[in-house]
Amino acid sequence: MRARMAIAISGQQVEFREVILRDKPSSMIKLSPKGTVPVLSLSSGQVIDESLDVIDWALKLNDPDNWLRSNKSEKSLELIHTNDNEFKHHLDRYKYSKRYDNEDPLVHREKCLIFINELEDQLSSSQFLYDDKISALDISILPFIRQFRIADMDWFDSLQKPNIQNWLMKFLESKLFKSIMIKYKKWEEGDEKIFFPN
Ligand SMILES: N[C@@H](CCC(=O)N[C@@H](CS)C(=O)NCC(=O)O)C(=O)O
Repeated sequence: MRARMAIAISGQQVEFREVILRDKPSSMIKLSPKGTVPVLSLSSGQVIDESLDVIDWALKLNDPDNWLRSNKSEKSLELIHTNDNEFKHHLDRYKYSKRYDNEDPLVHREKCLIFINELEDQLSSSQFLYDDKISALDISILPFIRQFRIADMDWFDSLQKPNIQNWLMKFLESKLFKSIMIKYKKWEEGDEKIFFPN
């Protein structure tokens, strides 16, 4: 989702292949043996297989709202790092405890709150995480907070965390978010090309 947002705002268009994670096409694994999505294959032969790098690639080509301004600050890079490491680690174990030896999801939910509280604090002085407008920092983190909420919406909505709740809701209701939440059918070899955005 975060890579899609950067591609959309930058005005790039890519040929799009929807992958089912339990049935990854061999052509994808050939490009990127680690087997995670997204994978962006450029006509130059370069393969970009980390979503943060796809964001960077797209915004360095065209960044109409200067989203990359946030990433010049150490604090932003630190938040993205915590999101992609500690927070994602606990989020996965909260959401999918069965896949992780039945670890106690509530222990991991509690650990997630450390980052949630940090964001709540950060959002007490500005509308978005870096300043009063959306930036690369927000789009890098928002999809994960959305997942955290989806794991138990009633519980999340009952928290006394107005800053993060408002920030997330604004995003969920935004044109940007709605425009990238397109469902595609699984790509099969020989399919007609489809494009994102289309
Ligand atoms: N750090 C990577 C993480 C990507 C990642 O873990 N993607 C998940 C889907 S959201 C995935 O591909 N998982 C592989 C699997 O479940 O087999 C990135 O942001 O690109």
